[in-house]
Amino acid sequence: MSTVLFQKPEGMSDRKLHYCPGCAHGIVHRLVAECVAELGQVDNTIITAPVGCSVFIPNYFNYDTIHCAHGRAPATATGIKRVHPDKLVITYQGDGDLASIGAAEILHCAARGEKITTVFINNGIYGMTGGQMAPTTLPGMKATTCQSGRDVKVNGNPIRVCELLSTLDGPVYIERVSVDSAPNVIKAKKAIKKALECQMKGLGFSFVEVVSSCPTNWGMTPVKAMEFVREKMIPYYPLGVYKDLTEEAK
Ligand SMILES: Cc1ncc(C[n+]2csc(CCOP(=O)(O)OP(=O)(O)O)c2C)c(N)n1
Ligand code: SF4
Repeated sequence: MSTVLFQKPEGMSDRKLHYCPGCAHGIVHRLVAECVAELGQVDNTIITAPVGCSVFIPNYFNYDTIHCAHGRAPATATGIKRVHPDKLVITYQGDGDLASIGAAEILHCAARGEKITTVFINNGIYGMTGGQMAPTTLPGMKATTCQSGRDVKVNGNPIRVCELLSTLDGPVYIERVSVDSAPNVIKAKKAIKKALECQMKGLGFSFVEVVSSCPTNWGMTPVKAMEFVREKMIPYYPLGVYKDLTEEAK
C-alpha cells in the first residue's frame, strides 16, 4: 500500500507552473485551490484570468475560467455573479492590472459591493511586460521606466489599495497578507478562505491583497526577493485586516 505524502489540491491541474523560481503566483494559486477545495466549491467556482504573468490561469485550475481584458476583471466578474448568484466568483489580478489600468473597475466594483472575491497580487512591478513601474512600486525602487528609482516628485506616490478600498461602504472584508514565510502563508490562506466564505454567505465584496515577490524583474535571487518583501514591501504595505463587517453583516 502506498502513502500519499504530497499532492496538488483538487481543482488544480497537473500542468507544470511556468512561473520563475521564487515567484509568489504559484504559492497563491495553491492557496486559492486549497481553500476552494476545503469549501467544497471545486465544481462551483469561476475564476478570471488577468493579463499579466498569471494569464495562464486556465491551464492551472480546473474551474470555469474566463480571460478578461487588462484591468477589466471586476466588470466581467460583476456580470457573471449577477447572472449566476450561486457561483463562487473570484478575480485574480496583478498590481498593473488592478491598480493601474483597472483602478476605476476595482473601485466601482468595491463601491457597489459586488458579491465577488478579489485576490490581488502586489509584487510592486509589471512582471509580464519586463519590469515597468507599477502604481505599487516603492519610492526609490528601480524599474525599467524609472531606472534611478521611483522619485515621488516626478513619478507620484505609490497607491495603498487596501487602505483606499476600505474607505468605501461596499466592501465587507479587506485584508493584506504576505507569503514571505511559512507563518504568513498560513495567515494568507486563512484570509483567502474567510474572503470566500463572505461571498458564499452573500455578505458582499471581499478583497485579499498578497504582498508578493518578482525576483526576475527585481533583479534578485528568490531568497533576496523574499528578504526585500519583508524589509521593504511590508513596512510600506502593512499586513492586517483593513475592514471586517462579517459579524455585523450577518
Ligand atoms: C489594454 C492593455 N494594456 C496594456 C497591456 C500590456 N500589459 C500586459 S501585462 C501588463 C502588466 C502586468 O503587470 P501586473 O498586472 O502587475 O501583473 P504581473 O505580470 O506582475 O503578475 C501590461 C501593461 C495589455 N496587454 N493590454
Ligand atoms: S516575471 Fe515576476 S511575476 Fe512574472 S513569473 Fe517571473 S517572478 Fe513571477
